[in-house]
Amino acid sequence: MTDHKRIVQEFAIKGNILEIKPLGNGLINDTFLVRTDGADDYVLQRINNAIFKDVELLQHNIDCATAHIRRKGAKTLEFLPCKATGKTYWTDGETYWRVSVFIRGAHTYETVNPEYSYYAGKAFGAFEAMLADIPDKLGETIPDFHNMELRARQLHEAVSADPVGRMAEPEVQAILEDLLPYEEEMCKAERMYREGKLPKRICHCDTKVNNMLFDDKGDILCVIDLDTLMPSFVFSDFGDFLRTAANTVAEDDPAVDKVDFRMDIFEAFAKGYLEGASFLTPVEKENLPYAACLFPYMQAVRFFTDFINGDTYYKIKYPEHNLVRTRNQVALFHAALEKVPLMKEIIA
Ligand code: GN1
Ligand code: MG
Repeated sequence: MTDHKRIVQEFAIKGNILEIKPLGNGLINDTFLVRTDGADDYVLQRINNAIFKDVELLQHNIDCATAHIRRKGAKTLEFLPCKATGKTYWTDGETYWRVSVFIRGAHTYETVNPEYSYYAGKAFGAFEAMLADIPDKLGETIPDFHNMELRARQLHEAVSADPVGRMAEPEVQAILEDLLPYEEEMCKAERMYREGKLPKRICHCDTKVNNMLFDDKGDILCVIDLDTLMPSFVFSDFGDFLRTAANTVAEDDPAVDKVDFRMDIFEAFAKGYLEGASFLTPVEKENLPYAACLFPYMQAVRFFTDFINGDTYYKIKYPEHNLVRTRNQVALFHAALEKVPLMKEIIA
C-alpha cells in the first residue's frame, strides 16, 4: 500500500481507492486526486506546514467558514473528519494532510473573460458578505499575510542580507530602485487601519482566477483554496483577483512587453463585486483602485524578496523563475497605476 493510500484511509471516506494522482498547480501545497469506486472522489492535500505553521488554526478557520456558508445554503468545500481524532486533518507529527470531497464536473481557468469576471466579482463579494456575520473567531493563518509594511520590511531585510549574492546584478538593483518610490503610498492600508478608518473582515486572501470552480455552463460552483481565509482588508480579495485576471498574460510570462492591465476585466469584476459585497464602507469602496495597484506591487515585492533570498518560498521551475515573475508583476503594477483615474471613474 502506498503512503498516500494509507493516509487517505485515516479519513472517513466511502468506497475503495482506485487511483491517486497529482492534481492542479498550486505553488504551496501538494494536491492529489483520489479516485474511488464509491459515490465520491476525493482531493488529498499535504498542507505545507513550513508556511502554514498553525494547521490547527488553519483548519479551525476553514471548518467554521465552510459550516457558516453551508448554513446559508451555499455550496462550499467539504472536508472529511479523521477517523481517530474527528479533526479535519491528519498528522504523523511531521507532515499534515487533509481530504475533501472532489467536486465533479468542475473546471478552473487560468484566464477569464469579462463575463466570467463579473460572476467572479459577485461570487467573491458574496463570499465575504456571507462571512461578514460569522460568530466564530478566526485567526490569521499566516500572521500579517497581506501586510504591505511587513512585505516591504522583508524586502529590505533580504536586500541587506543578500544571502546568495544576487544584489550584485545591475538588473536586480534596477528593480529595487523601480519599486522603492511607491513603498510609502502602497503601505497606506496599514496606516488607515491604525487610524481606525479601515476595518478588517474575513477575506479569502488568495482570490486568484484559478481558485474558483466553474461548471460546464460557466456558472460559478464555489470558491476553493481556503488556507488563507483570515481577517484582512477587502483590498486583498479585490486586488488579488485583478492581479491575475486583468493581466493580459500569466503572472510568470517572460514577455514583459505583453503585460497590460485589462480595464474590461476591471469594470466587469468591480460591477459584480460591488453587487455582491453589500457591506462596503465608503473608504473601502473609494480605495478599490488602490487595491488594484497594491496587489501587483505586493506580489512583485514578494517574488523579488524570494528571488533575493535564493528561492526558499515559492516553488520554481527554473533558476530565474522568481525574477521573471517579478518583472511581470512590476510591469503589471505600472500598467494598473496608469489606469487609476479611469478606475476611479468606474467605481464612482
Ligand atoms: C501562492 O499556492 P497558491 O498558488 O494558491 C501564495 C499567494 C500568491 C500566489 C502567487 C500562501 O498561492 O499569496 O499570490 O502563490 N500563497 C501563499 O501565484 O503564499
Ligand atoms: Mg491556489
